[in-house]
Amino acid sequence: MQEDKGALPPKETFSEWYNDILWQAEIMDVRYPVKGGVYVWYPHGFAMRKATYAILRELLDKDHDETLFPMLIPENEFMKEAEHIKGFEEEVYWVTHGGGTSELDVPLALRPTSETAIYPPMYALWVRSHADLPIKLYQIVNTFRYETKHTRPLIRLREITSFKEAHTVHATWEEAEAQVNDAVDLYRTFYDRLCVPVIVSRRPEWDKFPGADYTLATDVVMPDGKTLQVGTAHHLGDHFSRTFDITYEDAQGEQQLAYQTCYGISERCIAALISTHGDDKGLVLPPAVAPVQIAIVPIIIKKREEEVRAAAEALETELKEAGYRVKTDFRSLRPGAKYYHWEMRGGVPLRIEIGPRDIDNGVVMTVTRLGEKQTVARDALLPGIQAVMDAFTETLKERAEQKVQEQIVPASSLDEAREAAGKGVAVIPWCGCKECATAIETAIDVSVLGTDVQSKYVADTEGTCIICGKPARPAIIARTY
Ligand code: 5CA
Ligand code: ZN
Repeated sequence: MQEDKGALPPKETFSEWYNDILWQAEIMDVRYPVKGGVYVWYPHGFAMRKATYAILRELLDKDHDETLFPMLIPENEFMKEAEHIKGFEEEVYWVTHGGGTSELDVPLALRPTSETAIYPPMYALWVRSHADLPIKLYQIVNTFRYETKHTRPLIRLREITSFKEAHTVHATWEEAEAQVNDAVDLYRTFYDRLCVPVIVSRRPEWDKFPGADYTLATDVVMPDGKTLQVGTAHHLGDHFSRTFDITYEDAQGEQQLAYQTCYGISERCIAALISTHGDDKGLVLPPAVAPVQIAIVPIIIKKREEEVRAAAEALETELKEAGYRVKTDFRSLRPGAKYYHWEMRGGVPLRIEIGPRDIDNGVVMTVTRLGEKQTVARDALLPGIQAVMDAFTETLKERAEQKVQEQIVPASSLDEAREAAGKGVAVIPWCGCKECATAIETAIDVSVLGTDVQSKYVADTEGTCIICGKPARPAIIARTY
């Protein structure tokens, strides 16, 4: 995998930069021979995924159980829920044959998401009494959607390889509502750990998940100003429980319909991570998810080679024992070539240089991925390194927030909205009706993302709709991925 990959285009040309960095930093290989939307994780990309999904698992495992359902869904189960089907039927891959010629009795869908794999066959059996509730399960699986829009690695896939879907069952509508809010909080915490700012909003009626009462969505503003939906949480009401007969016996011995929610995240979170933090030199990663957190570069001079090697090894041992992911670069390259390697490929948050002079002075030199240098006393190594790491995480967070702050702009006319949406997200007063949304969407080629915006970047003001003049609340509009 050590191919010479040439120079990275500047991040200003975001589309080219994005495609190139996936390849140069060895995240995804797009040369897999299935047309569109099916790609391969390089081991380095997969290590990022592993660290990122470890955070997601840690958060979910507090009060969910992990599970694994089949990928194949029988056609008859899949077809039971009309609204849900209508939302997905154009996107389903079907398995119709087994072996050479025999046609399957019942065609099998490759799950595009798992409601119909989980609810009718299993939840209908598992939910019996109020004592069984709530049920909160999740799985991290691959799902398949025959997307017809332009596919893009990590962003719009036909095989989504890292689909985290949670499915919960509750006794009441209100408990399900509370669960949707918890899910959104969990996503907020998750993205905060990735230092990626997000905007939460309520999707318009016509853009909610097929079969949901309502949908809350989490969006990221990408460097080019387009937004990427990086997580959704759906209140399913009793929509599925009615169809699939998911009922429980309450404390009085009466049969009641259950209420459900589901919420999902895909590897779009990795796309957001890369895009938010990366720069002209390559990958930049928060320590929490960097496959290599510290690269030790020994500055070797002939006379004291043995001594420097030993010092670097001791450093590595101590840092590894403290739990850091560390690599020492003993390759016989010039230090400059090593720096370049760790900047581009690794997005390594911290480089530690150690040479004869540092040994003499009882220090190590730390350089963050953004070039901030600081010496750390060798005899107080661990607290010193932790402080540098924490400060770096804070810097990434602030840098990302500042950028997003600039990308979200209030607008009070169509012209202003057009200009704002050209650079990012426009916040406009909108009455909430479909006609006005359509008027906005066609006039300036954007999507109305949502209302009830939960974001510190968007003030909850009252106003009048920029189309019809009726009383309005803020809505966010943007060009979307
Ligand atoms: N069953 C529900 C919740 S698990 C569901 O499928 N919701 S979803 O359709 O909104 O998908 C959840 C998230 O997966 C989306 O918010 C989006 O971030 C991501 N996603 C959806 N389609 C794709 C795709 N084709 N490629 C990559 N990510 C996708
Ligand atoms: Zn209006």
